[in-house]
Amino acid sequence: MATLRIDVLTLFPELFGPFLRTSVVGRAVEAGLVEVAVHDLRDWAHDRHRTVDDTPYGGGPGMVMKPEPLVEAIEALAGARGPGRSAHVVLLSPQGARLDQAGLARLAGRKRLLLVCGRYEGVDQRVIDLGIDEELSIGDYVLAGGEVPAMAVIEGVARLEPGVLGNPASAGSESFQAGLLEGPQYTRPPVFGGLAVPDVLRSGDHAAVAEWRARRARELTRRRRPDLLGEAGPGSEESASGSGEDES
Ligand code: 4HQ
Repeated sequence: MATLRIDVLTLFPELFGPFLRTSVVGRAVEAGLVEVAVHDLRDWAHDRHRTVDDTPYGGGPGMVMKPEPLVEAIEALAGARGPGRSAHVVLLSPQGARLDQAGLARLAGRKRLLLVCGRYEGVDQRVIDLGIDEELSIGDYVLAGGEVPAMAVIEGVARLEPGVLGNPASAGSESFQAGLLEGPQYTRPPVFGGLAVPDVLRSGDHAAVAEWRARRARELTRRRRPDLLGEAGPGSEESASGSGEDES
């Protein structure tokens, strides 16, 4: 059993408690398939007031995370940047490359990760230059800190670890429908709000069900996320009816 070890560096370690004890992540941690240690950045502050931020050079609003506590914490937890480093160090930031399922699979294949959570307007650039191996973004929107993105990474990698969902060793992102949106799903009752479950799903014909699901997944992906199919999105072609979302 190859345990994935994840260290988290944050100003708000208390955010991670219930998250790490609940559901898929909680079971992965409980089973020892993923090991998570959360560290308070203020433990590396230099002064009595445990200061971790300062005003930005050049002026402007807000505060910037000062470099000394961050770089010392990163080096204490992962070693100095370079080949001898014990963990892959990731900064969660809107400036990072966009995280996707392939990115999660790559992170899940590491022995050890250090997830660095910024707050305020971000971190001094020298922290990135000296201590960060990779910057990752969970999407093009602005949050107040890197903690929610770090939780997204933890949950995303945990469910890929062999044994967590009953993954044999290489299921998950390599599976048959990977890279497509999942089509519609139904459970009982057979009619709800006047809407019936499609007959094929109640037919007991497993091949027909698989075929129907694959077709619906392809159709939904083509309409909503043509980029996932390597196709151009709406707006790249002139059309009287717009996005194509409602076309047959
Ligand atoms: N933030 N993906 C600003 C994000 C973010 C994102 C994290 C807000 C860092 C300083 N991180 N702090 N989107 O919005 O990763």
